[in-house]
Amino acid sequence: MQDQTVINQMKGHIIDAVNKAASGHPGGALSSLDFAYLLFSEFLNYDPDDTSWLGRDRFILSAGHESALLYTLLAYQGFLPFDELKRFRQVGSKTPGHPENVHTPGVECTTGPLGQGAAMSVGFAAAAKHFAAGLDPKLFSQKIWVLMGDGCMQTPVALGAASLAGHYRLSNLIWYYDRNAVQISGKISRATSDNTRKIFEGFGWKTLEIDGHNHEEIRTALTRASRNTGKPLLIIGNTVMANGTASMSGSPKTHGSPLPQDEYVKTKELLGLSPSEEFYVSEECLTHFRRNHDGLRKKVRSWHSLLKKKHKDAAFAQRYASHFINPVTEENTPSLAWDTTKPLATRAAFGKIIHKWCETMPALVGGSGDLEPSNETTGFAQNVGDFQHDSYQNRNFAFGVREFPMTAFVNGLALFGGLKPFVGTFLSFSDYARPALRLGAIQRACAIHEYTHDSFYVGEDGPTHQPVEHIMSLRLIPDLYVMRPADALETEILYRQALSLPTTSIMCLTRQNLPHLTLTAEQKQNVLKGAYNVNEQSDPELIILATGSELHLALKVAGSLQGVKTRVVSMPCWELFEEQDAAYKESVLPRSCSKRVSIEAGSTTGWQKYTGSGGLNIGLDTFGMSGPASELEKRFGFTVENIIQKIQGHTFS
Ligand SMILES: Cc1ncc(C[n+]2csc(CCOP(=O)(O)OP(=O)(O)O)c2C)c(N)n1
Ligand SMILES: [Mg+2]
Repeated sequence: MQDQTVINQMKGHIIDAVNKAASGHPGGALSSLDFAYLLFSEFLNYDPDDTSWLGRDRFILSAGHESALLYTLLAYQGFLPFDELKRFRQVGSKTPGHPENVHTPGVECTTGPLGQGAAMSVGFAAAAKHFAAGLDPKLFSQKIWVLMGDGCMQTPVALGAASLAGHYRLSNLIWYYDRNAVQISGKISRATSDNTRKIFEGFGWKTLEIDGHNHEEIRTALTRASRNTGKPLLIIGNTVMANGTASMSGSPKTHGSPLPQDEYVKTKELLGLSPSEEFYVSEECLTHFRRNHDGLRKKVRSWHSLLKKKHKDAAFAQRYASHFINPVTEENTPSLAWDTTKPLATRAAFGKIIHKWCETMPALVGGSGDLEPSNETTGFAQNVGDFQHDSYQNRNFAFGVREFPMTAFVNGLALFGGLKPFVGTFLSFSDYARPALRLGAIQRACAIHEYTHDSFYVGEDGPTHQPVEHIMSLRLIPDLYVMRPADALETEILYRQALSLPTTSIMCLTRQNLPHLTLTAEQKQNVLKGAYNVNEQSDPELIILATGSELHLALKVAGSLQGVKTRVVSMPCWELFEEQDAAYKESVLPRSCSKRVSIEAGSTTGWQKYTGSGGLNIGLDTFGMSGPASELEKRFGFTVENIIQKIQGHTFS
């Protein structure tokens, strides 16, 4: 059996899947296939019987549009029924338009937004290095392979992550760049004249350049990659778009459309396949593709027996469990004794929490985008040490100013498994990270984003650093929990919860000090329900909903509103509140009380959901301003007097 016969048959699957769906991206998939085929059939370490084997190599298709290639590979591996290729891009299939980890076993992460797969791979590689150093180098000797295209290579997020990977000297990371030099709008020379090798060498990578259709050159490169040490490796494969088609090789028209009917027929014939027989797969080809499966199974068995042997060491067993069996427990996230006489910023509370929990919770890793003192992560960093090329067992990441790459990076850390990462910056810079937040939520990656300086109360730094629309706009992202705690205790309770949520969370934290709340045991429980009656006012005539720092203002307003039974509802997390049953919601926000006010130092749009259109929404709908916070709060109306005046002047309906 010739490799070329298998490759031709696989090309048939790619073309057929796109043709049947009348949608998809054959061109890049065909140019990448030679490399991908040799990687998967000869070099990739995986368990043919278990896509979740921890010791597996990770393969990340950063060029997510080439999904037909990945699904074909997964089918040949035995992880995806061949029939799923016939359902390519259809509702409910395991073969969605772009690879999605939550739908398809064997897909490590969701890709499609170009560059992010490559950026996430750096997190995967760092996680593997961390476990190799801290647990066992043989158990975590896997490689992280990335297949990327011209588009990925053009993205700042991939380049930013490559710089980080070079700094960390992640030798387990291999990026294969399928340089077919064509993208949607034509030749890449219209947009790019980079010297990619020089750039990567400057980043601290090794580089190789090969003919991406020459099997011997690919094998030599893959052999070098498998033995790679010292630095990450970039393999540039010069390839031809839509390689193997009858007359469309090199054509950008093959990027995102099925082959035209005539071309389809001629290409199938050229590949030695019958145009009338779709999705043809021969036993011989399958057997050839899977010829290493017995050897792989042997490797997997010896990995498991090593793991078993290592478990005889009680310290190892405990450490392993703390990552992969039960990373977050009540014991390893102990309560902190807050000194309620001393006001504390919620960012400082977060800093104290990670400083404490990192001692009991090995899975806790993270770092700041060069805002360590502001994010209050300095103590944590000192406690756990910097993750560097000579200290992979350490747990603090000094990310530098790389918001988007670092956010994609922590998605990778989280998706590798065994880690509960956080990452910090200013809330106003969440915009730099947003595409990776969205992808984190789509992938259900449990990463926690510590966004401090969460309002105009930042003060003197001015409008560039004062979030306005951020909190509300982050609430718009589905499957993402936006938390804005009002004091240290709420911060602790919500962070503990976020560590156990099966998706991404954001914690909006204050720069300025806040008083402490005194909560009953029941109220503490109710913090987890996203909103609760904080001043225990029954039968309210007026309800004030507030989050974060504004909760304290709301409490003062309620205290000063003579003769009006005013309930103050602390609402640190809309998403958690939405998950509660109708009875709980009614108990917090009784329908009988329609006089409702919201106070939050940010955009008011959206609060009508809870106040009704006839309610009063106090917030900030303009850019902020440079000046002391104490003056800004007057200027923007965040005073008891102003709010009482507004409430008294408002016609609630
Ligand atoms: C961030 C981002 N921007 C734009 C797109 C839309 N898009 C999908 S593929 C592609 C072109 C990529 O070119 P290349 O990587 O060379 O792929 P090829 O055409 O070779 O398959 C674009 C612009 C995207 N998926 N992600
Ligand atoms: Mg290309």
